[in-house]
Amino acid sequence: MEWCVSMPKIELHAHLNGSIRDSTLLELTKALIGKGAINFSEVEHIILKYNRSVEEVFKLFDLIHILTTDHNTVARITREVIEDFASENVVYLELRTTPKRNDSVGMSKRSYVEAVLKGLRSITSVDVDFIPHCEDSKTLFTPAPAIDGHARKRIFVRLLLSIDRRETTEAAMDTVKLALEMRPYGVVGIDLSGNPSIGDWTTYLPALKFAREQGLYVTLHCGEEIKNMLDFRPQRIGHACFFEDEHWRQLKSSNIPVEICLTSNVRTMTVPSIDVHHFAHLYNAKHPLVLCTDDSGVFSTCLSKEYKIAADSFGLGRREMFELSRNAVEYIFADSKIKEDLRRNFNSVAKKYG
Ligand code: 6MZ
Repeated sequence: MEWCVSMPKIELHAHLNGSIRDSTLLELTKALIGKGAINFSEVEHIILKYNRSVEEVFKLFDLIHILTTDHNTVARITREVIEDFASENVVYLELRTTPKRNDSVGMSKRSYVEAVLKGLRSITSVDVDFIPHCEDSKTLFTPAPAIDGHARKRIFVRLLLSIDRRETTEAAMDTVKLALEMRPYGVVGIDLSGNPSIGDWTTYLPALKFAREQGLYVTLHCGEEIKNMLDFRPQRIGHACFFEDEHWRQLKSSNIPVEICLTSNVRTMTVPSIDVHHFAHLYNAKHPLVLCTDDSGVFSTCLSKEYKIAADSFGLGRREMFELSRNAVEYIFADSKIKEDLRRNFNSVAKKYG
């Protein structure tokens, strides 16, 4: 496990509200007990369960959202989630979250994203780079980078705004417009996520098309409406569950990188078990893929653990895992300057993992 932690890693599929520390969730829950916002007898069995069905996971998210949707908490969980990823040597993180309105605390989708940015700015324990650079800026970080070992940690963070499958076309469009407004503050793209049994592709399509026309990157949770999603040709897809032969053919010919979330897929039973996970199939076919956590809080995992699980389950060694991690640089939604910086950093420690 040690080298999985020390190795530089790239996280491209992490939901903010799915990545909250257990201790923070517990603290927030305690603060709400007795205030009538939650009926614990109704949700206790879901909180305590280990393997949750997809439906139960989304019930849990509804509960988490009751606990977290105020400005201070959003800022706090953002800070903690980034600190946690940085602490296990994640050097580039694309954090995704669904902008939410909460009239009871005066929250708009915009002020939600501003709270996320406030959380980003409040981090002092690690060096965080989240504002895109102008073309001629020479250095990305000061002091000089040190991504391996015990030097002060540094992490690039970029944001994706999620459209929830419960949303209307107008609400989805609002999120895309907000993402465009927030581009100078590190928002780079749009994600489509949420309960796969809800909603219809045609509802989000106008917003997704608009996002792409405007130069935002798009990634889609892809386990339903698969053909439509692949036809759209997003820059990445998440999961790739429930694919049939024709979908695999289409995916491979399109070369769309896949964000693989092993623990999430096994825990939600969207794949029967790790040994039949499509990771092996895609890896052997040399299809672009990246290991990710999905919801490190909800599924009690972290990126280092996901690397360890992949290494153990598919018989991959240190060198292969390092290459897997390094290859992810090519699939990030950030500019070429950051890619170059990350490539340099990976190269500087490559010998250790050879
Ligand atoms: C689909 C998921 C998800 O946006 O409130 N989300 N959508 N599949 C998954 N795999 C199990 N995990 C998380 O983070 C929580 C939200 O992200 C989406 C859901 O819409 C969930 O409500 P944010 O920060």
